[in-house]
Amino acid sequence: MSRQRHYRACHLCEAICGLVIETEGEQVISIKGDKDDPLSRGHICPKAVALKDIHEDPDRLRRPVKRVVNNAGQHSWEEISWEEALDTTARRLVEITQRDGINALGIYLGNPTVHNYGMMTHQGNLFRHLRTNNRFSATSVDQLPHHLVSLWLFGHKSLFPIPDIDRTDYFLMLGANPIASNGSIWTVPDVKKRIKALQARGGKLVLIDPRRTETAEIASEHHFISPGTDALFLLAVLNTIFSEDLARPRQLAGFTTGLEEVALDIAQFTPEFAEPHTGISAEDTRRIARELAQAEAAICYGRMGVSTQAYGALNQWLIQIINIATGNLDRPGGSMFTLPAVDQVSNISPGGFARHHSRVRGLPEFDRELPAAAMAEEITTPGEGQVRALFTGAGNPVLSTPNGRQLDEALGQLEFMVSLDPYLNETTRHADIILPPTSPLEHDHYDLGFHINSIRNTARFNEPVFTPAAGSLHDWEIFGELGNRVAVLLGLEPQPVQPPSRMIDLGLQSGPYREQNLSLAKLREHPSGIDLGPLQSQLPARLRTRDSMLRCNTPEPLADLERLRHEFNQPQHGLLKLIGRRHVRSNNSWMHNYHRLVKGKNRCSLLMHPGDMVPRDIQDGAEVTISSRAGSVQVRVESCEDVMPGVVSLPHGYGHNRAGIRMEVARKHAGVSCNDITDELALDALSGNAAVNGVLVSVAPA
Ligand SMILES: Nc1nc2c(c(=O)[nH]1)N[C@H]1C(S)=C(S)[C@@H](COP(=O)(O)OP(=O)(O)OC[C@H]3O[C@@H](n4cnc5c(=O)[nH]c(N)nc54)[C@H](O)[C@@H]3O)O[C@H]1N2
Ligand SMILES: Nc1nc2c(c(=O)[nH]1)N[C@H]1C(S)=C(S)[C@@H](COP(=O)(O)OP(=O)(O)OC[C@H]3O[C@@H](n4cnc5c(=O)[nH]c(N)nc54)[C@H](O)[C@@H]3O)O[C@H]1N2
Ligand code: SF4
Ligand SMILES: [Mo]
Repeated sequence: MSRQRHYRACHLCEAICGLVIETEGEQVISIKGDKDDPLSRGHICPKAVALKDIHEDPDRLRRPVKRVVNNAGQHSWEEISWEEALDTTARRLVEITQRDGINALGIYLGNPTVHNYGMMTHQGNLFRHLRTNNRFSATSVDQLPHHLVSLWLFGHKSLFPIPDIDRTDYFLMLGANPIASNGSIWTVPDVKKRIKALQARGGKLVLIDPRRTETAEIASEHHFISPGTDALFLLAVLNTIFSEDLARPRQLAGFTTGLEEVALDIAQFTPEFAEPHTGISAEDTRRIARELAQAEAAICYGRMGVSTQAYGALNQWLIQIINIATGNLDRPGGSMFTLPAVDQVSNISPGGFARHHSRVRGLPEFDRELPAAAMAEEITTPGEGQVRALFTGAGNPVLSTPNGRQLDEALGQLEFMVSLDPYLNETTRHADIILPPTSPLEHDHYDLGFHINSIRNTARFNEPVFTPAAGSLHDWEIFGELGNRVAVLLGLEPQPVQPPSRMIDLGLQSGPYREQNLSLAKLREHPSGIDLGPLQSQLPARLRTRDSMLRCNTPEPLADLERLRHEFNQPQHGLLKLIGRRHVRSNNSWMHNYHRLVKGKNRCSLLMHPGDMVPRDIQDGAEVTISSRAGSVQVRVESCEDVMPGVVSLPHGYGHNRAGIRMEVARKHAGVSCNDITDELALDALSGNAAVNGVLVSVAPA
């Protein structure tokens, strides 16, 4: 058999590294970084080898399965044909929604949806026939505040300002750990080299994080912050910028309004007000504000740690107001907008907010989705609009959403559940039918979701590495097949289903680079990708706001200041604050079934400062019970001076010890689920995003 070389993007995280994969027949022989990739330049991380492991995993489902229950009430799984699986699914979805109304259907789509362009392009084939209000996704345990702020300030949910790290002089980063995560809402492969280069040219990375993380290790400066208090710090920075007359919107001035009103509204939030709550001295805050404002080009950026907490939307809004007030938005070396080859900003709706609310708790929708934290109650609370049938795709909400234990139990009460997923896991074990798609290496690939967040404009298309196994279907084909079956049952005409690559070709040929004749054919000639250059200043043209103006006095976050004022004028509790943690060899809940990634020390441990252990009589390495309003788990504690006193850290995505899952390696490295103690009632009240960081907990010897 001859060896073949394939060019392929890694789809596991947002860094979208280019790979060279060597195969021999059906075997992957090697996976290496592609040095010719204009964005990733040869970089990879230890997870890249998982592409082989996923493909070869004996636990990965190859055929649809249905749950069968015997006379004794025990259930097992039986392989069925695609015909039966698709027909039954379509029939059950239509029966239940025709009987109980369309909102009896719930939909949850998880994170890998965005890493699999066929799922993005083709979900509408099914869901356009099933327009339920009960749509949920991983967005509301993640980046919802970013979308909302982009909608408010820039007029489109996908217009994200991207840190232009390669040209900046000063980088203020909050609640992100790119050395472990490889960057988020910031496609930045090889981030470590880029940080080192920033420092080598005399620049500075200042990191604000309650844990001295892998990123803190290489940052120029790291400051601990008490979880959930970032809004006070950001307000203090902005306050200093205004009160010391450092605001200078520079190139933005001609189309920016409302900064004066912001300055007035935040006048009370001084560095001295913030200090006792954040733990960052007023003096440091003032110095940071001055350094940032006086740098020729600077970035303020915050990610998970400031999004998935009680003030997520306010934080993200303050971050952008800082970028605008200092003239660093849309400036080389500041935070810039991309111009991707297939431009989602032109192709998809801008999004909307609070046009309807969840039935039980009245939480606001965003972009036609409700907060995932409301899913369990929508299933268990009787009444019109109760969710009776659920579709999950590429998601594991039992391990990923707050109070996952409650959701776990709620899923058992559904009348029908179908999961589009390659694994029988903590969530899909509740399904009646599981529809497994082809393996990632069996379908083509285009980063529809991540070229838009990238530090450079590039475009790349990959052919499948392997021919799909006989009798398998891609995710997009499953959506197409289900959509047409549902259409027929509803008396509509079935529609021909075009492959997603065709849609990309049309997008390329009508996109911003059409004059350079960009097309799928052209990308096929350049399998390592095409470089479309560094980010360019594009404002005000790129804005999608009314009159193309940047209006800074956004009413919603300004009104939210009252909540902050109220909370921090109350006496503070004596509880510990729980935060999460990511590791470069893991990825959310589904990277624990590959021996090469999980071997070695158990990573699902609780980090705790020794100063918090002594008064609780807790020894290093002991089993402890962590308890919150929502629940409790037992886990091993590790004494650690790298977490701030008063803070404990537990990674999410573990808890694989539940009955009936078929992930043999993960079961042996089960750990506990952090989301058994996060609280579905702890939200960013403004956006509805889950506050999985800063959860109030107590810890005691088990
Ligand atoms: N290896 C690996 N890579 C991943 C993932 C993974 O699971 N593993 N997941 C991917 C996904 S889905 C995402 S969204 C991204 C996330 O990407 P990042 O946001 O860069 O990654 P996190 O590790 O979640 O970083 C959040 C940081 O916030 C800190 N933090 C917690 N609470 C607070 C707070 O209140 N204030 C401040 N200032 N900081 C706080 C935490 O200590 C942590 O260091 O990573 C992606 N990449
Ligand atoms: N406490 C706490 N909770 C968190 C976080 C945290 O930091 N702390 N992080 C949050 C974040 S940022 C995120 S993004 C969410 C993630 O939440 P989810 O998206 O719900 O969970 P994942 O673990 O990403 O699960 C991915 C699922 O998709 C399946 N899958 C993988 N590839 C494919 C594919 O190509 N097609 C299909 N059909 N299925 C596929 C996997 O088998 C798995 O079941 O978790 C959130 N939850
Ligand atoms: S950083 Fe690692 S997981 Fe992320 S895309 Fe690159 S190789 Fe894949
Ligand atoms: Mo995420």
